[in-house]
Amino acid sequence: MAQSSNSTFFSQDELNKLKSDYETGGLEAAVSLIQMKLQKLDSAEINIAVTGETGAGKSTFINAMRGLRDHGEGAAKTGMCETTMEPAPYPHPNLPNVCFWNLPGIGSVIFPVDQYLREMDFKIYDFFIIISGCRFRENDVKLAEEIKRLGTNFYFVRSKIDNDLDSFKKECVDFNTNKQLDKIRNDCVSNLEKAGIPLPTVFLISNFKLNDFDFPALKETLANNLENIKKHVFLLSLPNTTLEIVENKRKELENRIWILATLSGVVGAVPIPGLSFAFKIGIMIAGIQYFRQYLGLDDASLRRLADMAQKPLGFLKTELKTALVGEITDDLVRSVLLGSVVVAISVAEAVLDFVPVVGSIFGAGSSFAMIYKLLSDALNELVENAQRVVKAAFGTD
Ligand SMILES: Nc1nc2c(ncn2[C@@H]2O[C@H](COP(=O)(O)OP(=O)(O)OP(=O)(O)O)[C@@H](O)[C@H]2O)c(=O)[nH]1
Ligand SMILES: [Mg+2]
Repeated sequence: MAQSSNSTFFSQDELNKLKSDYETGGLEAAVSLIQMKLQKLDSAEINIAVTGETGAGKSTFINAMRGLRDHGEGAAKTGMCETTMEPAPYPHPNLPNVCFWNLPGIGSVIFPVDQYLREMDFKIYDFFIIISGCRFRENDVKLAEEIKRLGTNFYFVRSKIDNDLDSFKKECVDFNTNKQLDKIRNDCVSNLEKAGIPLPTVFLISNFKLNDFDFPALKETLANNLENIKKHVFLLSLPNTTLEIVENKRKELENRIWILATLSGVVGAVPIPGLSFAFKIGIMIAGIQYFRQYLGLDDASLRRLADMAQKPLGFLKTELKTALVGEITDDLVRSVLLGSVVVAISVAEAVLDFVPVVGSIFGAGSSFAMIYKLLSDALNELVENAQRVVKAAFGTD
């Protein structure tokens, strides 16, 4: 119970509705509700607008949020003035529905704020990130005010904090990191207040240090201000740079088990054993591949992580100690399925406890209980591996 209430994906109301749908309309009604949810999940898009003056660090930020280094494949070009006057899309490498849009800084265009927002197709964005590498300008403030008036969230991000600290270090004898950070923060805040933004929050970040300064707080705030399906997708999109991020992904992915297991329960109810078995294998393979991808254990993700952490790929790969990261064949899954029927039935009670509503629908020993258990085991195994890889990439957490 405690675990399921941590996840953001199904609300208690939805669970209750599922149960009452099942009671009045049978399995079919419950399943159509779940399929609707699945569809919403697969089609959920997040569009993030990133804007700020030339050289503020927009492209570098967009790369960092997608787990890419500046010269990697698909990376936004950095360190050069971009001449485009159109928003440029940068989709997430694993979740193309998550897209960062590089907007030309408002200072680089001639039209006023409201027209700028119209030209930038304002409505498609879930939120705006306004980045500055030094002081926020009058234009940034005007833009923020207009975004707020239109009812969308925006966040002030002050980049290049690593540079500031380095130069302070050279200048001061009694250097103190926290004091300097406070000083920069107060500067930004009072500068924004003077320009008319009451009680602004400013996130101080270095685009090269995703786990330092206010970067973790920024990611958390962005996630928490999204509604539940988008939050789910956003959390899965974050590069694996801490154990906590991997742990959050586990919670989100547990929701996918729930869905897959429910769908398997439906086919399991059809009395054709062969069909049901093949279907279970299909579900297991799909589930494992899905987990692998979002836990960053597919080859392409591992390569990006190695690149970002500046560690050899081979070194990260030695941390992988599971057959589930290799090729997933029917035979592998078949052996897992056959080997664990007994186990699955004996743990059915635990499953019922974990997902009380669905558990009571499908009952102990059902396909639901079995797939639920097997996918949970697979997820746990993959999460453990992902955690080892993160530790190797970024040192101890
Ligand atoms: N030290 C440090 N350098 C940064 C940081 N973010 C960006 N840079 C550097 O600042 C320069 C400009 O960064 P970009 O990401 O290209 O800036 P931009 O806002 O996309 O610039 P335009 O495309 O010209 O508008 C590059 O040399 C980056 O490497 C940061 O957090 N810390
Ligand atoms: Mg750029």
